[in-house]
This record gives sequence, C-alpha cells and structure tokens, in this order.
Amino acid sequence: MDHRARVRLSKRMSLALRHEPHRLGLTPDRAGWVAVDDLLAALRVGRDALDEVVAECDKQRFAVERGPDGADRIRANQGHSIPVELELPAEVPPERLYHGTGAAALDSIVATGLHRGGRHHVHLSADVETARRVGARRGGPTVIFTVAAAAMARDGHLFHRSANGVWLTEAVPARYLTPGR
Ligand code: HQG
Repeated sequence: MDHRARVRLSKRMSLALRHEPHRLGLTPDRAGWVAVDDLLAALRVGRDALDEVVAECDKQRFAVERGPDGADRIRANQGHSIPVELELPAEVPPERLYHGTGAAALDSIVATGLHRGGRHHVHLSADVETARRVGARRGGPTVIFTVAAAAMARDGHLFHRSANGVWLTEAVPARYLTPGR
C-alpha cells in the first residue's frame, strides 16, 4: 500500500473503532475491543492491509492482541467518542505537558481552560513538537499551551497515558495553562 492508501484505511479504522462502530454493525466490548475478523469483514479489507496500518501508523493509533477467546482483537489506543473504559492506570505526569491548538481558540481557552469536547479526555503531548503537529491540524496559525501538569496532579487531578504516549486528563482549568512555552 502507498502512504495515501494507508492514511485512508487508518481513517476508516479510526471511525469504526472510535466513533461509529454501530453503523458498521460492530459491537465493541466495554474496553473498546472488537474481533479483528469482524473489523476486516465490516471494512472489506484483508488482514495484511490492517496489519500494515497498525504497524506503520505514525502514531500507533491501534493495538492488536490475542483476546481471551484466543482470537485476535483490536482497539484504538485513544481518541474515542463512544463510551469505552480503557482501564488505563493513573500515572504521575511530568512537570510540564503541552497542548497545541488553533490560535482562534486562544481567548476561549485562556478564559475557561481546556475542555474535552466530543472525546473522553483532553489530549496533551509530552513534547512541543507533537503539540505543534496536533495544533497544525486546525489549519491556520497555531498556539501551544504549556500545562503545569505536576501541579495539577498534586492538586488531585488524575492523568493517564495511552499506549501510544498521549497524556489524558478530564479537563485543564485555566490557572494551570500558559500560552506559549
Ligand atoms: C479545543 C489527534 C475553545 C482543543 C491529535 C482542540 C491528538 C477548546 C479541540 C488527538 C477549548 C478538540 C486530540 C476551549 C479545548 N475553547 N476550544 N475552552 N478547550 N478546545 O480533536 O487535542 O489523529 O478532540 O484545543 O493528534 O486537537 O485522532 O482534540 O483543538 O492526539 O489520532 O477543542 O487527536 O490524534 O479537538 O486532538 P480534538 P485535539 P488522532
């Protein structure tokens, strides 16, 4: 598969596993897993193509493992809008984390903090470069917020880290945010 075909399939897999499984007749379990064979049938793709996306995906969006029934299963590592219980343990975050977004959101975020929108968590990056890439998805100028993550954790906010290294928390109150880095 060339790069564009991989991206296309990755997007279809994201839609199926994070947002609209039911439209495809898929029923993820509580933790978001579906049988690989069911996903292949729903998307009408072969196992080789799926394995290629899972392995080559720049962000390791997907996890594949042997399920309790002995069959392979797959889930998205993060980013769901359907209810899932990822069962990630709480982790102590580093001193600082970063959030990249469109400059248009600056004033609103400074006023009200970071909200999770349609997803389960606010997504934070461990490094500025990743935050910049996330913000660039919005098109137009971007802004990077520095999040005083360790201080948040000391104040009782829970953090989780997804299997692909994205830091997750429910919300970031404005007082922990500094625009710029
Ligand atoms: C913004 C991609 C105004 C927030 C990326 C963001 C990431 C506010 C948007 C992952 C706000 C939500 C997540 C406020 C938050 N006022 N705007 N008070 N609070 N926002 O896509 O962090 O390709 O749900 O800044 O790489 O952009 O899907 O979150 O712009 O890792 O694997 O509301 O999605 O990964 O947008 O991106 P999103 P995100 P995948």
